[in-house]
Amino acid sequence: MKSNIFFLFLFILLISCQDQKQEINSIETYNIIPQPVEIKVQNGSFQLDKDTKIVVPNTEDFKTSAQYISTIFSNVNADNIQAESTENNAIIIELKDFEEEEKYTLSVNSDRILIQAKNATGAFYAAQTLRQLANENSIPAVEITDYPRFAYRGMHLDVSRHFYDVAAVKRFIDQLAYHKINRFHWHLTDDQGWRVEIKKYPKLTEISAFRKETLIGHFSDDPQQFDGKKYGGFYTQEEIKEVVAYAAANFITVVPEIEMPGHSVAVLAAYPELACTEGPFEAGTKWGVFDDVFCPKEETFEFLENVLTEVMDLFPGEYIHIGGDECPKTKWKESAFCQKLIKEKELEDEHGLQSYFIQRMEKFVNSKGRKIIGWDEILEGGLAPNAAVMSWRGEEGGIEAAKQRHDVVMTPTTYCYFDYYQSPAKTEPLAIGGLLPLKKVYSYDPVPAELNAEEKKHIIGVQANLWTEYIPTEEKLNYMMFPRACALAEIAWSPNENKDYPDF
Ligand code: TNX
Repeated sequence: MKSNIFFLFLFILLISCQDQKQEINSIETYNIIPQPVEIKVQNGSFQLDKDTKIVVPNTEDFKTSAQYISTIFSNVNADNIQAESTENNAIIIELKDFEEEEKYTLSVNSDRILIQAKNATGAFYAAQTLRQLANENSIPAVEITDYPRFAYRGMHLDVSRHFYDVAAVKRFIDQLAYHKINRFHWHLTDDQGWRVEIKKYPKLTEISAFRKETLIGHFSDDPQQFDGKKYGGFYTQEEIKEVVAYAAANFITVVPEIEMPGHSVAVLAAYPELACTEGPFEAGTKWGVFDDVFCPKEETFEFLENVLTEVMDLFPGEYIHIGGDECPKTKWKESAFCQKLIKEKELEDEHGLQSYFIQRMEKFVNSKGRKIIGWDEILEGGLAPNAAVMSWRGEEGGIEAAKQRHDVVMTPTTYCYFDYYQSPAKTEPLAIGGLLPLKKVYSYDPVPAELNAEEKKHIIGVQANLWTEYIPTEEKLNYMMFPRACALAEIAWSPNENKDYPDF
């Protein structure tokens, strides 16, 4: 009898030990970039298997979220998506009317995963967090509350200096989504190549999309050397639509950039009548800034308006980027037409002409219900009334624009230029110059201290730029992008006061 009691006791002990076999988690268990606003450690884990259900409210939006979750976990069966609630072995998506648009909460215990969000955007970000948390089929128990610091979390890609095809661009978009970056600034035109099909102007893709050769090595090499190979490419309108839809499915808005009045010599190669001088012109074969730019003639405005009309049909986002950077005034100074126009319009000088140019384009874009965004040179000679500014030459342009109550995206070279070296140049593959280590990116706070509370609201976000003069392949693109894009994601999303570099 005694021994029976002993075995019973042992049995109970074993069972209770089994129960406590659940994992003990600590804050180190959760490796999520960008770091969520709040993480509460919980012990145990949820195990996904082929019977795991996804329970979802009966709305199209959330059904898409459920579908998405079923694709990220190969074990979860899309046939298991259902509307009836169950508390066991389920991923439950619930509608919750949060104040913040992109907010989600994620609660994981051994029975179920509960996602609460206001809309599919929040659910999508919860899914990204889940992806990062999962270790194969096991997800550690946790309570997360999360929402972004900035509405505009951007990554830029220059496809003019080097071209990236649709498949590569989609892979780039995948990386953005994984890091909760929600704007893809697509730099589609520059001196070295035009990359978007415009039906009205076929020569843009026949001529402007190609350059006769490309500089090898660094711009500053003496003598400069060229590869002697024709280079180029472009996206058809169908391909653009495909990318825009792909980005949208990843909750990313594409901001297309059509450069003007500078960085436009590739266009002049096909349409020399848009220049101030006769030409001929050719698409750039080396890097830098070119003196031949659009001439502010009626013909030029008509051309650009027609181009932007097609561009706006392709890109549904609020912002159209019209460049505005680095426009030398050399040709405008020498042009009798420009000098006459300056007098006629009572402009101060060529900078006034740049402002006139931008303001005209802004009026046109506004007339189609969209807004312009441009590099900080659009401040020259007076900012167009509704324009947003991308501050790249330091933060001054952004500060000035915010003081004038314009929306601003911070992207200063000092913290956001991912074409710069990541460590001392002699240890790195060829890059344009500069030095921007990971830690420096991470240290950036996009909201300048000298702005008052009202002005600070105009800093809508932050972006990093990938200029591709020295980035000819996708492999090198990824090398330059990471891990710095992880730091960008965190400064764009996570609260400033939670920042912790060693932890990151
Ligand atoms: C400046 S940033 C440029 C680009 C170059 C980049 C190289 C900006 C608005 N213009 O044309 O590619 O520097 O770092």
